Amino acid sequence: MANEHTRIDRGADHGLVTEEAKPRLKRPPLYRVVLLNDDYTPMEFVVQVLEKIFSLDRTTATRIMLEVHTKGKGVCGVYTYEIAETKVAQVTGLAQQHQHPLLCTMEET
Ligand code: TYC
Repeated sequence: MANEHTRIDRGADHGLVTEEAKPRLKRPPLYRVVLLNDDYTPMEFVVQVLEKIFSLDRTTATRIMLEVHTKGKGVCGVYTYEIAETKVAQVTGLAQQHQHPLLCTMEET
């Protein structure tokens, strides 16, 4: 029985050699969410989508919309896989609800 004259070895390693595990942290792959131009989706709708889904202010949303309009495509944001996938689904869903042909895709950075 342990009393004030005895010690209890709570850290006994039973002769095993142990090593600290290395902190193996990897950054997750990132994906650009890309909006594609078309001839029919109204500019105002695209701006509203950019504001709502990508939390952009009106100035930034308008800049990105015009970049897509003039260059054919533009980056809305960069996210991890599941977030990017969700954004693409949200944009696609909104476009379909309003019967606009707006296309949104993702590409690995
Ligand atoms: N080109 C469209 C128009 O002239 C506007 C537009 C911008 C459409 C960006 C899609 O991703 C887009 N109404």
